Amino acid sequence: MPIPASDIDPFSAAFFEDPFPAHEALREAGPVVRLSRYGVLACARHAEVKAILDDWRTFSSARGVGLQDFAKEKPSRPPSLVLETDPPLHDRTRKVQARVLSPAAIARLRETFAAVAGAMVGALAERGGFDAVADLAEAYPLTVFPDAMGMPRENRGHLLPFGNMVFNSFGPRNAFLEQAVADAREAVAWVFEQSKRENLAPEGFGAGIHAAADTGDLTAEETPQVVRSVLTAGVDTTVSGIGAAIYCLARFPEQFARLRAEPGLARNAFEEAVRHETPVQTFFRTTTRATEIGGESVEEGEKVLMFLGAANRDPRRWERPDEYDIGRRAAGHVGFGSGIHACVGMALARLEGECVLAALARRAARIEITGEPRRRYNNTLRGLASLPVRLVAT
Ligand code: OVV
Repeated sequence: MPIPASDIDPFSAAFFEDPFPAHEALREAGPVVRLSRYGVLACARHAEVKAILDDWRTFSSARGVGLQDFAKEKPSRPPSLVLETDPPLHDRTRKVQARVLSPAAIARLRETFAAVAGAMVGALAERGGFDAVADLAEAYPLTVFPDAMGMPRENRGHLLPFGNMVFNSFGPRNAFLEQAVADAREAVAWVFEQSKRENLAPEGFGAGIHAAADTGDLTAEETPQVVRSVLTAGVDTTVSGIGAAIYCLARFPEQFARLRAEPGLARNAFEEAVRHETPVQTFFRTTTRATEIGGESVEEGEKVLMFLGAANRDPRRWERPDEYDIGRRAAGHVGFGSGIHACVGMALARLEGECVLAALARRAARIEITGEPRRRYNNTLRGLASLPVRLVAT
């Protein structure tokens, strides 16, 4: 069977507004589809997406995990030493991040993260209404994450436009990327400066990564780049994830009621929101050899786009995929990826999500949407720009 073609543009405003009908069309077209606008292959079913993520030898990250092929074009920014690499380099850099962000290290943050979430949600509950994106989904990570990294208080807001630019850069050179690059001009210089050893407090994760230069695990040239990788991936993603969870709990009030009755479900409620909304929607791989995907022959050197969000709602894998169900076994979703590149910060992301949702469940009977939600357009991230809400008192 020839590989079917589709003219769907997954990097367009119409797609960002409502990707779900297109996701379904892509899943139904076949296990692999050619996106004629970009000349790349794409997979939208769970089985193929998972298989690609789990086979780094055939589906390489070293030629970039965006549309741009580093074998054909000079990378438009210095490639990440973790994300845009294969073993053995990947394993060496990843190991340092994984050690610093280990479940044990993250567990030590629990009390602080819960206290900050409680205080922030408490203050918001006192207000008539607020923006769940700016005032909570952004404000919370922008407090706890740079604190944990060991960063100064000033100018942390630069992390958002920086991440927004990098996540846009995995797509085509379209107007969303151009605008994001313009918006991140100051942020770029700031993030590079903040990644230096002398600008990170000795107790934080940043210093923990820099310590790898003393043991010889990384060079002194590599450590700031590995810090920058964490700064890039660690904020906009959790902003999208926390925003998604609040948006889900506001739209599915019976699920919020269930969370209030069973606060132990906060962690799974966040996980299910990551499945349902999928903050990181897409990444590419590049084939290192002729291979097959879902029984279809594919050549060497092909870019393959993985629709993580479509896989996370594939009816072949999930019952009632479009329902947000906090009691569901959400494990097995690919919202954090899978395989050697699976999100290295996921313990941190999950702790943030859990703390915010637990605080909301304690303080509110209901989350009421009081105005039109606005979407944020980004070539990779799915999230809201604004979500006006009110917490209805218990
Ligand atoms: C997962 C992710 C997203 C963006 C940047 C990076 C990683 C990085 O390693 O720089």
